[in-house]
Amino acid sequence: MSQRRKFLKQSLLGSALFIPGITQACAQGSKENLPGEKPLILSTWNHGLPANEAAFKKLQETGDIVDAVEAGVKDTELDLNNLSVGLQGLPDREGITTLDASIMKGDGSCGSVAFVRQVKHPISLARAVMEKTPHVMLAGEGARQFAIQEGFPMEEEKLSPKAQKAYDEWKKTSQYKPVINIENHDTIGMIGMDASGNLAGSCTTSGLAYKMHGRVGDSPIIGAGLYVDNEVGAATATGLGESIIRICGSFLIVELMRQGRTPQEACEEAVKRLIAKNQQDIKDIQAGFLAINKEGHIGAYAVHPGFNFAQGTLKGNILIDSKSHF
Ligand code: SD4
Repeated sequence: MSQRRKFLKQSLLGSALFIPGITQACAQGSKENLPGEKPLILSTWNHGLPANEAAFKKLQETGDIVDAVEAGVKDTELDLNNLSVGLQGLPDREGITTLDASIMKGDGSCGSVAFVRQVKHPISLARAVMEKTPHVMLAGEGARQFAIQEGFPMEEEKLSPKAQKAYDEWKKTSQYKPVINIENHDTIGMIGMDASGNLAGSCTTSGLAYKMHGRVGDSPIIGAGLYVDNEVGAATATGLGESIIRICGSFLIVELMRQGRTPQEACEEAVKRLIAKNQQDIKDIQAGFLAINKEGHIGAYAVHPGFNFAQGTLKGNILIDSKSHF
């Protein structure tokens, strides 16, 4: 039986068990964190629940884990309640919303876009960079021109009513410091594994609210916001991009797993490293990591409490509170 047919059969069997949106608070801590099941999809934050559903639906349709991680985060890119993903995200200090996104396959193929404007689905543009150019990353006006060339519609450059209101409020003082829980940390990072063990990941964000114009975070930087290697596993990040870039967070986690750490141990070590490299401001810095290894074991860890993630398997889609260092 072909791999795809095998998966479809399995997923049809499993779909009756796939109960969307169950929430479960659960301490993540055992060395061999569950579930160890395939297919498996993990996504940051509670918008990961609908994103996982969209990803599983796509996986059932096409059997392709890259299609799944793209479709999953596209759902979040359209979510009008999310103020840090997609064109409805909070703007930079000039009042302009700029987007970052990346996508990666387990064979090392990857693509990303940074500081791009007017594109509703930056994750699809990142995928087009991966599949249709000899490059890995396009930024700014060049990324926008590539989107036009590829037939992506250009959206009107206008803040959503919610974002406009928040921006007007911020402008009263125009004070900026990327402080935990004042910034809206809601980027979606998604990592997934199909029934045959192929991995892929995606990450998309409007970045930090009121950032300097031109600022790019970790999300479009391969190895920082996302890293995937079929031989080992996958990792993704959310939180203050600068702190994550400093330690090449996602790459670090995959490399630690390559050296034998479990996904949980690898995430904990990355957080430890991040704290060591960002000591002065650590009380104001939130960052969280998710990881899966090729056996389908998972890891999750954050600097501060409050980070949660959605875990989707054929048995269900649940929201889990991550453990944290502090
Ligand atoms: C960034 N890592 O641009 C993103 C922000 C984020 O949840 O994760 N917010 O730094």
